[in-house]
Amino acid sequence: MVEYKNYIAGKWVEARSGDTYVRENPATGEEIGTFTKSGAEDVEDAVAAASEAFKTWRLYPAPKRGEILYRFGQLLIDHKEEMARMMTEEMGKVISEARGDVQEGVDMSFYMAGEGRRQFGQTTPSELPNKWNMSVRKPLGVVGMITPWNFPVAIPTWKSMPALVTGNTIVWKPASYTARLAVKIVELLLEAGLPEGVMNLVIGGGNDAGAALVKHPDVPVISFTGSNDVGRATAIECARAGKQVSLEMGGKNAIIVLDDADVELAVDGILWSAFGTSGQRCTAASRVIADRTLAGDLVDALAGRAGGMKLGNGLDESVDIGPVVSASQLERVHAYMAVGKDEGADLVIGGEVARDGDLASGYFHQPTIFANATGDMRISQEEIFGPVTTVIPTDSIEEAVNVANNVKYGLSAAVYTRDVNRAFAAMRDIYTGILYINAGTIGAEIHLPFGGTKGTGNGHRESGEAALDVYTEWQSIYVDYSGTLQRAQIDT
Ligand code: UN1
Repeated sequence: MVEYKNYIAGKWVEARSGDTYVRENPATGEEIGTFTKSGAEDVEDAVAAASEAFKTWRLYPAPKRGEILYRFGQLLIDHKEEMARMMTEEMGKVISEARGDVQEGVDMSFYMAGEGRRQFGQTTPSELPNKWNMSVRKPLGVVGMITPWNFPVAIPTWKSMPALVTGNTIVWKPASYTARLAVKIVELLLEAGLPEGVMNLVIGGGNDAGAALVKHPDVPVISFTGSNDVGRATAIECARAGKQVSLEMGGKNAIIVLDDADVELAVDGILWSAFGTSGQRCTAASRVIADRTLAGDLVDALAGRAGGMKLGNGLDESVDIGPVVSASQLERVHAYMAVGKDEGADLVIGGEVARDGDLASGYFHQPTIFANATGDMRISQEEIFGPVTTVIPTDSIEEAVNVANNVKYGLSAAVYTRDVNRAFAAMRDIYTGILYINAGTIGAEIHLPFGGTKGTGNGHRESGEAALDVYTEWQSIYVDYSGTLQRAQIDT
């Protein structure tokens, strides 16, 4: 079996300990590969390489850096089908969605390639004569990237493309479930012309390799996507070390269906947002807040459609829902079935681990809908990260918005209404980083800021121009060409 290794200082190397782990396909149980398992000493090597490479990469003309990103984006296009299949095998999402994930990487590469010729700063007048004022973006140095398994191409590009184009070097610790794709991404970056040492890959677990990266004194910025618990712990470590950190930590996203909504359209949006990627998106719609007058019909329609969704290996184009990522995740998701029932919600469809035929060899959970729930139940509050959604009836738009806002997260939300006034009121009052009108909670595009309020993040945004703020610092430059001492605020 192939052994996948770290990429450090321009070489593919095993972890110093020689330890390895094996990853299985979550749909079939077949082995995907053996992976090197890194620790602090491997992170040390990678940070040293990235620090060395930073000395020259920061001076490499930004438009030329952008050209490497363009070539990388084109290589992603060329390898799209291959990478989509690898993704389905590694983490289970259905092949059409895996293609979308790679496409999101293409989009981000091309968008950030353009930043090679932008990275706009400001030029301003000076309050003194014969003096020039401007501000420029500067890279921070070595970026520590910690990425999740649910978007194994898209999210690494969200972080690496803005980091690279602005002149940083990288040490990347990908999720251990999806390290094969991480190796592929690094191979394509090299093929695109990225110099040695600029991108360093360290494969391993969060507790050893990830923690070492977060603590390393020569890594001034950490970009992390993952769970709230790990994110908060990461933030504490970063504060201790005085480093910057950008966190993306999940959601408990709601779709509000008001009494004037196009219900059929809402049903499509709810099913796509709740059960796409088996509910394993930070943006997944795990709550439906429905006007009480239509909640019953809505639940019937949802249950009817969910019952007909096909579970299976995502490589089969006719499959609607793939497995969840692991045995432990399956157990975690399934544990919420008892939680919901005990809290008094009605389990209207699903609720079981799926074990029919071939499904027994993977980690499949039936698409599940709870109805007649209240906003304060655990199933309405906690991120489940599986194919489960909870319908909560409400009596007014005000109540619906309150319920939507009354969770610790604030990533994405959606409102279905035909009334433009109510749409705008919801846009004003819903406190999330992303909001959709008459569309589900998933499907953010890469040129707008991505991220959320409250427990979802720490004020930073990925994607779009906003991402540049994570990977650069402003330098304000004053050039005095008067040849005399001019004292700002004093000489007039
Ligand atoms: C995630 O779930 O972490 O908006 C990212 C979306 C995708 C990205 C999701 N474009 O659902």
